[in-house]
Amino acid sequence: MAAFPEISKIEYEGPDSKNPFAFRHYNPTEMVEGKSMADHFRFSVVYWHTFRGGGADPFGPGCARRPWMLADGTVNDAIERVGMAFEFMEKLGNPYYAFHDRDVAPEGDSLAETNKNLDAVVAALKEQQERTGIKLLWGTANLFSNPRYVHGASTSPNSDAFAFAAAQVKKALEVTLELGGEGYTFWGGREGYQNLYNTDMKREFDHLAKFLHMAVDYAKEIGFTGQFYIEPKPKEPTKHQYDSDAAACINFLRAYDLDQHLKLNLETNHATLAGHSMHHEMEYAGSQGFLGSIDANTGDELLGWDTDQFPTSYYLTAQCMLSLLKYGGFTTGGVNFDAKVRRESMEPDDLFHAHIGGMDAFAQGLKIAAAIRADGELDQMVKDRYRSWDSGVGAEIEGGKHDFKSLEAYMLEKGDVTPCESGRQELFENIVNRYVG
Ligand code: XUL
Ligand code: CO
Repeated sequence: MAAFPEISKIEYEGPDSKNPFAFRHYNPTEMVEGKSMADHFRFSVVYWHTFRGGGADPFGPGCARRPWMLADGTVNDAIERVGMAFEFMEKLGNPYYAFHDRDVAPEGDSLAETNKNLDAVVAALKEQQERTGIKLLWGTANLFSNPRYVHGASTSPNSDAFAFAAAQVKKALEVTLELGGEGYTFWGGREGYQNLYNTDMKREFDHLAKFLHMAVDYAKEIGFTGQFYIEPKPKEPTKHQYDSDAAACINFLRAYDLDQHLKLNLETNHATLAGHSMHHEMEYAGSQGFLGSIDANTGDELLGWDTDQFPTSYYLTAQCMLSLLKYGGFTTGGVNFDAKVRRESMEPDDLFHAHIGGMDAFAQGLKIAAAIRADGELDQMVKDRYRSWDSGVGAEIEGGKHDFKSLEAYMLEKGDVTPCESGRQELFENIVNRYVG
């Protein structure tokens, strides 16, 4: 059954188009900095929000009208939904998608039955991937919805929860390999705490690291060479998530000897929940060599929770693309729309408007970032700001030629610092506006 019979393939029509079912900025074949837009973004649609989300919030059930919701939860319904999902993605033109094991197939009465259900749906996913050429950006396992994970999965005080999660990720890795997935993501789920009085934090961190090492080892054993990611988020569902932000994740990876095996999958609304901008998280991860992939969305300025809205701000997307271009772009990662339409957007075609808007916002962000970089003015101003490090005592410090004693001698002779210059923040902002506006 066609899910969107009245919608045809979304095409690029250019900035003057008023067709709501066309791209105004995203032109997959357009070259920017020597690379096509399609290759810059590697856009990905998420199965969970787009094909399983109904719009429920803590105050009421979802009111979304979705063709695939006629399905009643059987494996056959899940397989039928696969066809509809790929119809959507084929019409949208995204080259990638991502899913959790439990998004695509229902759980059975036993682990064996659950795995069998998953295999049946994976066969359908594989068929559709081959038919359409749409690929799996990354796979993942849902280690947070089932009540067995109420206290966490690998960080649960119940060792059986760890064991079940291990079995689940083993299967998810096999499935990701089977589908040619280019990565595998660990988002913390309930790996965190609600109350420190009842928590052995050190033991939980040790278990989390042990779990990730087991995943890395198993991937090697079965020949899965995709990139592993860890996805920072500071809270929700727990009060404190262990993978709280880029800096905390990188510290954890380094402390437990995992830094060679995982990069970060950064998400905008997680960054803002952590009190950072996405720009900050991307700069931090990029500068440390951990920028892997991004989950593209945005929060609401007036709501303090993870609303996962589609990104529409050119400032946001330009900042993301400035960082991404600076650190060399994606290799295995992509722009994954971990985003949902709002509860009131209940019509099926709202899913198209949301993704078209997000893809166009990123395309425009790329054009803005590339223009800023091509002109070089902003870069030059930053370089100038640090010019005291290019010669004299600055270059000597960077070159390892000084210590506290020699710097004391230098200052005793000089007397005081060369007067500091203006940071010119407003000027920097005005220059950025030249490209955005
Ligand atoms: C939750 C979240 C997840 C991960 C995958 O906030 O972002 O959907 O992206 O588990
Ligand atoms: Co995410």
